[in-house]
Amino acid sequence: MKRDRQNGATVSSPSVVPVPASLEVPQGAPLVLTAEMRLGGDPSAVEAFAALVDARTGRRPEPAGDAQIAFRIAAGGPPESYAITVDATAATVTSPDEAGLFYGAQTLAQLIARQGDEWIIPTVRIQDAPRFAYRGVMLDVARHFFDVDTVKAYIDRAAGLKFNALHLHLSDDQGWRLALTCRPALAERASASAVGGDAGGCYTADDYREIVAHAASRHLIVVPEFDMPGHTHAVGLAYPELAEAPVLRASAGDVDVFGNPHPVAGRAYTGVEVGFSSLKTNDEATYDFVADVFGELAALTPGPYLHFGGDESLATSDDDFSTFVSRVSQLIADLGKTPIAWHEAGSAAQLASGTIGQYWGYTTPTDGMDDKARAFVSNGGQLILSPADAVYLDMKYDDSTPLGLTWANGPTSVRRAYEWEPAQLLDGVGEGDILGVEAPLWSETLRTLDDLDTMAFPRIAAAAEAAWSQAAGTSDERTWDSFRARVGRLGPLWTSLGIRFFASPEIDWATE
Ligand code: TNX
Repeated sequence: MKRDRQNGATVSSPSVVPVPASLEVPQGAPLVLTAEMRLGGDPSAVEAFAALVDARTGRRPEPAGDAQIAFRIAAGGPPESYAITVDATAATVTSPDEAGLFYGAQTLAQLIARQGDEWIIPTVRIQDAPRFAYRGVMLDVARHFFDVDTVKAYIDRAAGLKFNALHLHLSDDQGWRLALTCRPALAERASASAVGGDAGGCYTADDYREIVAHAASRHLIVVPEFDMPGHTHAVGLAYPELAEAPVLRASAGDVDVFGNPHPVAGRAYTGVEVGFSSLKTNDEATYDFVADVFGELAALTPGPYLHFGGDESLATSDDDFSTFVSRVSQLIADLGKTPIAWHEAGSAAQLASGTIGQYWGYTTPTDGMDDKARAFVSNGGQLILSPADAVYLDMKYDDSTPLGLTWANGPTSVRRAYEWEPAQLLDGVGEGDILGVEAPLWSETLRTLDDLDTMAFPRIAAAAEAAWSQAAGTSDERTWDSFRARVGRLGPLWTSLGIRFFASPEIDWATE
């Protein structure tokens, strides 16, 4: 951390995460946030910034015509980009769109610092724009159910780091989490359970709309997933005629620590094993079901993507998997949505053209997972990168982390979460083949917002930087040493926002 002695006060170099494309610090006195400070311009950016200033300083600036801090739409620059100028008299944020103004507000809030008895924003000039169009977080609401308020809180946290997609993992062996009028038994008979025998739950269509609207107000789309043909034990509780009998396998790794009850057809599954369930892929009734559930989901979802899972379908034969994935990807395309699937679906013979693949292999690919991922690119699609040994936020940080799993070559330190480069992950997959980066948070061991916070923060910030900022190593700022210093300066802001981050010993955390 650079510190300069200036007028007897300690001033830190500005710390922004994800790091902006360009940040200059001209000489000059900072802008002091006085009680009379007024905000102006775009109302939603003003509101977002006022809430952040209130949280950080305990004082809420008011909107006014003669604003010192202004958020204005201005032509020019790519979508979601913004520029900030701060001097001793004023701060101005400009962007071609509202999302960019919102991101400018997030950056400006991160810059607020204590100087003696005052709150200040240092003199800066920033030009910033995202590297990737898709910057996602995933929340698993199937292993444990999270209520609407918790999902909204997680959206707010992600928005603060300039993520623009919330992938909701809405179904798995343990439960189905969205009530659908076309298939009422899913809510009635397949949603009450969760891992460990905990209470389940299910969103109504109105709950889902509320989540979508809240996400949109923070410039995130919702990417809903119904996982299939595997991860579907819960479907069999509601529609037994669609489900194959569970296939028991020798269990591996983490799963033993949970007592790992065996799945039994027709009974709620409360363990954490994967790969034992399958829909009947040769039965037309299954495709009627798939058409119904994705049809209703498409109608509820304004965003362009529907995710149909396709991971770890170990109880489905390769041929059956190929048939199923080919048909379901086409069905989703025919609904006018872009299908997304986990990388295994790349093995399908006739994947709908343009299907997006989500790669969850390691930063050094194993077991041909990279070949499956590349198949999406040859098929006219792009990839979302979620390397499990870097951005799986449910991995333990170290051996002493009470929550989380370790199967993905874990534990996963903050440094490991940071030190990878998207365009160097998979041979033959370059910048233009990458739609973006997503950090999944699986919830086998997680029950509360505090649990989500402690596993996500600070590693979610490393994923944000991979998704938003320029390529790793292209500047002194896009390095672990710089990230480590910058993220440490966000501790007080996160605390003021109620984020229960893990105070990882890898980082020197600022206290005010
Ligand atoms: C793998 S990787 C899964 C999930 C588990 C997660 C736990 C992938 C697409 N699926 O079913 O919840 O590991 O870390």
